[in-house]
Amino acid sequence: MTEAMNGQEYILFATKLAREAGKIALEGRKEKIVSYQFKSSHKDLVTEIDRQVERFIVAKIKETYPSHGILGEEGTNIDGGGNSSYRWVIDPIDGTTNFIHQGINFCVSIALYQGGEGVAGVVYDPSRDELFSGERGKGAFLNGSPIGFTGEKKMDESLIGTNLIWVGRTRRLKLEESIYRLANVSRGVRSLGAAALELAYVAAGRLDAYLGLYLSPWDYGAGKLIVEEAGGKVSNFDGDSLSLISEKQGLLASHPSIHGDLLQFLKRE
Ligand code: 2AM
Ligand code: CA
Repeated sequence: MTEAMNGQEYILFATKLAREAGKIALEGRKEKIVSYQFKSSHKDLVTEIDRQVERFIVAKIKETYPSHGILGEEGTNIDGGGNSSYRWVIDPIDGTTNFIHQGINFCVSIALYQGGEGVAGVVYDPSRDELFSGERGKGAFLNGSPIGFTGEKKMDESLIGTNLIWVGRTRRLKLEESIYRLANVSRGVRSLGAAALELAYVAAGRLDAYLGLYLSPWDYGAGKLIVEEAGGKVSNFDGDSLSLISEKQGLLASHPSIHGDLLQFLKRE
């Protein structure tokens, strides 16, 4: 296969791959007790299944697109070869804590970027068999049916996703007061615990916004493209675009009509 393949072929490849990867994760989760290790803290977990799924995804990409770069959460960082500007950004299991504790509310996230631009993105929730996808210029889909934003939203009608594991960090970022006020002016705050899935939920209208602190490219690579292709807005807390190189960034994804209001709320105290 060649670099000249169009986005639709990449979406088909990523969709098949995410479904296969999700099946491996579900099979692995059949054991009720999944052993895990800690990464950066007691809240940051990894299992052998995360690593196994990453190895599977990486092997398939290498086999099909040997010249493409690959960045994965569990240690993959391959430059690719030749002059390819294509780079896959993958999270084998997003929501590992849910995977271990709940056996649901986790997903596989696979995205393809060219330069800094998203080409194709897929988020697959294997326990609900829900596949969210976005293809540059072609729109966003849930199990093949188009998804997108309709009508206007106001803050007091909005459901906002975020995660309280970051509460200590909001203090350090001087965002504590803003998050508190946001909880009061919105209709409510929800926390699923899997950033890629929460981004897909914004695109599908199940959440009106998602606020992530300290996210890395593999957490939002696919979800960002899906939200944008659904017609939503994604930025950092200053309203600028996110960098695919940096880890631990603040991310705001939302229905287009509340993005400006949310940025005002996130102005540093
Ligand atoms: P993960 O499950 O792939 O680690 C938790 O709400 C979300 O933040 C998950 O998507 C989780 O991804 C991500 N995350 C990123 N950095 C994290 C960290 N240091 N500890 C826990 N979750 C983290
Ligand atoms: Ca992960």
